[in-house]
Amino acid sequence: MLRPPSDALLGQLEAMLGPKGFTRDVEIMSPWLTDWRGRYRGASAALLSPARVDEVQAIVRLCAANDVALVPQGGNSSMVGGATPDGEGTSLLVSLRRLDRVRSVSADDKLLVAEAGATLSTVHDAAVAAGLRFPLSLGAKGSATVGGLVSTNAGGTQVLRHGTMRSLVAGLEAVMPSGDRLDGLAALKKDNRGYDVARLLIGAEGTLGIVTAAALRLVPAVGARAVAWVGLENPHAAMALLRRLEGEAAVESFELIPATALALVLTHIPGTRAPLGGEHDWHVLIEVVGSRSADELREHLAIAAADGVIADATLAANEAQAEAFWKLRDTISEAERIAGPAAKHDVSVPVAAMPRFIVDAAAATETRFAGARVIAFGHLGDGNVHFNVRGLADADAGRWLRDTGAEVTRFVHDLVMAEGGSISAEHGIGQLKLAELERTGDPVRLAAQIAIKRALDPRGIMNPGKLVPGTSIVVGL
Ligand code: 2HG
Ligand code: ZN
Repeated sequence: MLRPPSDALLGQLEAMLGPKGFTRDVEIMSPWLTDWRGRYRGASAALLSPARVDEVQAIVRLCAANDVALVPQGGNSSMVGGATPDGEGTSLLVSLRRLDRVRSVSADDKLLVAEAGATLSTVHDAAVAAGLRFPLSLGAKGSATVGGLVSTNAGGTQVLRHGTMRSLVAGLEAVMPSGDRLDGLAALKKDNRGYDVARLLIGAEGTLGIVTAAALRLVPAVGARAVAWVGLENPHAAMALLRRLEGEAAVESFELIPATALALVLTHIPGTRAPLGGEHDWHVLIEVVGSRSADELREHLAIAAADGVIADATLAANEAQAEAFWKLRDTISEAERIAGPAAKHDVSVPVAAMPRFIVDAAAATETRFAGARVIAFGHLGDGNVHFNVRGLADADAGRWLRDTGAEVTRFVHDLVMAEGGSISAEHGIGQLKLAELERTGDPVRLAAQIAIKRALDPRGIMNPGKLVPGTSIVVGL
């Protein structure tokens, strides 16, 4: 059974970590005790900020010996409350942000080793400095950290060609719930010594240990890129366009954006403007890489327009315009947050079923919940959309979410399960989706997950109440 940290334990931690690594100051801790979306308000007896791996080990050892729960946190950009402690204040928040070095970059091996607290932007810059690139990107790149990206098996806007974190992590180092350091950084191409224990921590949301560093795969820098903004009638047309482009060009990204999402961005994000003159119900943002990318994309779009697949398109004339197009996509989440609460669903279905799912599920949801409006956007080619639902425009959005949100979520997730899909495509389970995972999850898979958790973290100190059913905190006083 877990316990609140004693004064003696807090004293030991403070003495070990020093003033930079230990604080109980409520104001300093406050921003890290609320999730990005502002859905959860947690509490912690102290904020621990180790700067070295041996300090992480010492924290875990001490807390394991005292049955005190730890909540690891990176950039605090979780969409599912995965890094927010519960409200009891009996856990300790462990920030990995000071453990932020890029340890090495090898152009020969195309590998970069970064510590857990390094941000995605830092990784991008270090890769570019070595003449390479790290092909995973997302809107929160300035704050999301390596540890969080690994622990949530993050996706983003380049999964189509390069896969999720799972395909980009070549090895990792972690502190296990015993306090021992698991050294799995060596990026062996072949290693058949049984269970891939280090890789179990990818997507484990800090429930099996604390990721302290990862070896990340880099890819060659792109000579040139072409970015286009396309207007079209519906998600079916978007999928038809993707199918035409695939195999013909190196499609790096293919993002679906409804008019409603674009409108939110144009309203709430300063310095944005619509790339196309006319009104379109749906848009796609396409990025193609390679030396002939601009010509290729222009030609394919012209043919698609002539064939009636798309209504209009424009190619970014320069890098600044390409960045402006990307800003429209990358700030949808931010614009939506400013617009107010929504029932958010990060779902996936088989790729081929995606267009039909978007259209039918949106219609079904809006019919079932009077006044509700669906905004479905995102990674069409990955079979992953963010299927977000808001209440009546003139109603109290917070109250609507409290009263109706859970029912809307069950309704949407049932539609997803009926398609053989997943209730979490890339954001993870955290605390937001734990009950839904339990309700909809395959019992065999859940039982294995629980057994792994019990075996590796028998005291249950690692991020309780997240991802694994039955691990919510029971604190003995
Ligand atoms: C994105 O694709 C992110 O922009 C966030 O995964 C999605 O806010 C969301 O629902
Ligand atoms: Zn996404």
